[in-house]
Amino acid sequence: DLNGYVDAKNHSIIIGGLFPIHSRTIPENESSFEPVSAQCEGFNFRGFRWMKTMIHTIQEINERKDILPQHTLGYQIFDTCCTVSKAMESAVVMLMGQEENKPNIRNSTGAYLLGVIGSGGSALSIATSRLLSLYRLPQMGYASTTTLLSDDIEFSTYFRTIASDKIQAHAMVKLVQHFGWVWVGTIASDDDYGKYGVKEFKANLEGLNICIAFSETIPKVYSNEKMQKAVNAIKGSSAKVIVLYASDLDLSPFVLEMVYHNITDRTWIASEAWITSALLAKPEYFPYFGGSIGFAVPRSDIPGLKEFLYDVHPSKDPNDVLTIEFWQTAFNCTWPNSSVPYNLDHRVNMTGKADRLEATSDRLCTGEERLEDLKNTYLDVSQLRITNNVRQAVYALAYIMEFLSKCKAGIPPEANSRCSELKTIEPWSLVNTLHLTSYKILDEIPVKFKSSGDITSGHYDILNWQLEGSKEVVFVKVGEYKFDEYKVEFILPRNSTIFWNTVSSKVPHSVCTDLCPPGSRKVIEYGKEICCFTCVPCADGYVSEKPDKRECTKCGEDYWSNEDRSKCVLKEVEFLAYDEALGFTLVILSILGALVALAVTVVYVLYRRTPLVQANDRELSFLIQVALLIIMLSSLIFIGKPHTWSCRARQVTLALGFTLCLSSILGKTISLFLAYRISASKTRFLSMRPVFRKLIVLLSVLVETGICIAYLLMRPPRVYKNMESQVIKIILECNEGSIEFLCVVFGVDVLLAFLCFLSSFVARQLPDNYYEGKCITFGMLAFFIIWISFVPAYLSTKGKFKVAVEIFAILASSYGLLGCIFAPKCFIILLRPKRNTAETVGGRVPTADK
Ligand code: TCR
Repeated sequence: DLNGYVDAKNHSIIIGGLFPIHSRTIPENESSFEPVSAQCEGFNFRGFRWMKTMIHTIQEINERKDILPQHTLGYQIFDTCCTVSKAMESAVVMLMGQEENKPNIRNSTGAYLLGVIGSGGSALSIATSRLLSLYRLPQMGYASTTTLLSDDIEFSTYFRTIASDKIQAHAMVKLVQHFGWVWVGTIASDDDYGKYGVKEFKANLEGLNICIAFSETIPKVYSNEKMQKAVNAIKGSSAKVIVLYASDLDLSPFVLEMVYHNITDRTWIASEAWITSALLAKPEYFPYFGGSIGFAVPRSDIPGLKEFLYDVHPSKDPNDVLTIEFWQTAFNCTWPNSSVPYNLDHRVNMTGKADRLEATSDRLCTGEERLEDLKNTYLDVSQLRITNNVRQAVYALAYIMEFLSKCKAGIPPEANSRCSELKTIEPWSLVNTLHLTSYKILDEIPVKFKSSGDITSGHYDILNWQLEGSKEVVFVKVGEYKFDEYKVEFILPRNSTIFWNTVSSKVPHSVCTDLCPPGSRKVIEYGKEICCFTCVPCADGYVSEKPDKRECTKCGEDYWSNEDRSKCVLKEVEFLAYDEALGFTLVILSILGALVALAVTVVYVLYRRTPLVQANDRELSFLIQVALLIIMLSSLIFIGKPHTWSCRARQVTLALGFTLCLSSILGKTISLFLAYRISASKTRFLSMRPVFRKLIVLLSVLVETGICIAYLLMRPPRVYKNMESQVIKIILECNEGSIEFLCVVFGVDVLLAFLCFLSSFVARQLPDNYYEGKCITFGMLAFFIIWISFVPAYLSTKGKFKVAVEIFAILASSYGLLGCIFAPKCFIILLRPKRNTAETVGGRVPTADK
């Protein structure tokens, strides 16, 4: 026996209807062999309301004079019990026109079944559509959303007034993106709705760097093992945001499981089928499911529906078992003398055992119960969403019939309509015409179907579960998702208040691994999800300035990474500065040296007439002092920030200073050497004239000057930023331009020094009073020792110390010369003036000329 409502007599057109008035069928008794129609249980108030809405709409259309005036619509509505077989059975009965489920028995009522509304869930619609499409009977769905039904070859006669899950899945992805969640879990009901919905959702994630933490299904028929798998996945994952794609009837056991395991702190992204479910939106579930956010079909008001829904009473028709069952369930009583069993539950409970409780309430219904006192889903007209789709569906069929009947009457309703081909109102002509025009119920937005059977445009409300006064869960609209053929629009105003069921009451944070902080980069392990990675600090000289970087970027030439590798900072510039301790000391030393040299000159000038000063060429002594002064001061050019001019000046001044100094010394030692040779051979011929000595100096200086000019003109030294020797510093130094030239420049000096040494060494034994030869030999030795030890010291130091070593060598060698050559003389001049007499100057030495 099929539960349902039939009003087919006295009507020319019948519209079929399939509604989930019960939630399930009662499992069959094992002992029954004969085919019997399954019994249903679990009265579904929402489905009952939908069904009532269909009847209401048909009545409304029949009353209207503008649609189908020549026809009246009848209906034939069956309960699908949310079960495929039951839905199929109903569809067969509808097609065959028989009362019982015995095939091939015709019962002609004379009415014509032109279309069918419905089948609730997707699985049922798919099944019935396969059957109805055999007869090309149009079927208008109001709640089936699976993407499969968009196929216009397989389900060519299926249309629907609800958007496909393709759009919802896209909207969900937008939502996930909007809140920056990258690690989400999915739970689907084990049917076409859940599985294809999640599949579409995943397909939309492609390329968005959002990962699926887990993907589980809720079994249709309770199985503890399968349920535990899902529960464990949720418990064990760091994903705090979970997409739950299922219809509310399938969800109840899952919800109980969540409560049992006390799984809180999750944010559920609800699919359209449960976001407005009164079954789940109860305050006792709020700690677990509060803050859920999801998409709902827009709500609307249906004029007159409320009154129609209230106009229900079991006493009106003793055969109306559905109304009696409604009354019994709603008021928790038993209707007297009725065969309707009360409150059966054959469901398998959470322990896995079937517990069949056949609790019949002893209280009898009086019929005086007041619907006004009842708070019941059936009577709640504040959330007419799918209900409105039912109404749209009935209207869509009615309008297309109207269209065809106008064609039949020879009044084409539209200019280019294919009226000539459509002369009769047949189910198949309905199918062919449905997507050609659009329909508008009074002043609502017109509905239009694509050839796939989907509506072309519409919108979703984005709802959020919030608690109102701790007693009631309310669905607060926080945004909207609009779509039409060309574009989609995701609107979620910033100021909309969303309740988040998190510890902090802030937007949940759903990531596999936290973003890598600046200064590190993420390394995704091969074969793992891109959302799970490890953070590796950047290498020296590389930085990542923003979080979540996959690569560190190399710092520019003059830059280096800071301590935490989050920024490139200018490299420290290094040079020997005046104001640092080392530089300062060297400056002091060089100025002191210059002062000493000057002091010696002053002493020489003051005592210029004394034999000692006059002995062995006074002018050359002056030149040596001047040269030493120059050398001492030239070391100042080495200190401080190198500039092009200072780079050029320093080597040249130094080289010229040394040339002057050494050539003057050579001038002296040559005379000493010659004097020695001469005294040895006892001839005085070869005595050197003072002019020649000065000529040597002039010549050397000229040659050196020439070389220096060539050096400066051809390959001049320049400032060089040395970045190779030390990574974190830029060493500002002078590049010598050409090492060869430098060698030649200083080679002259080395040559001079060598000659000086040789000649003085030979003449060192010369017993002149002031031990000129010995002193110079000694000075030259010191000079060589200093410059030879300079080489390894210079090569093994880096940066500014290199320059310091060089200055040190310069100062030391000039101090050495100054000390060795002039210190003994000054000692005699100032402290032993007695020795500074003509006699002691000795006759063998060529004394002061003139
Ligand atoms: N599509 C679901 C069933 C369904 C539903 C609902 C059931 C939808 N919305 C609301 C009850 C209440 C969306 C399906 O199976 O396609």
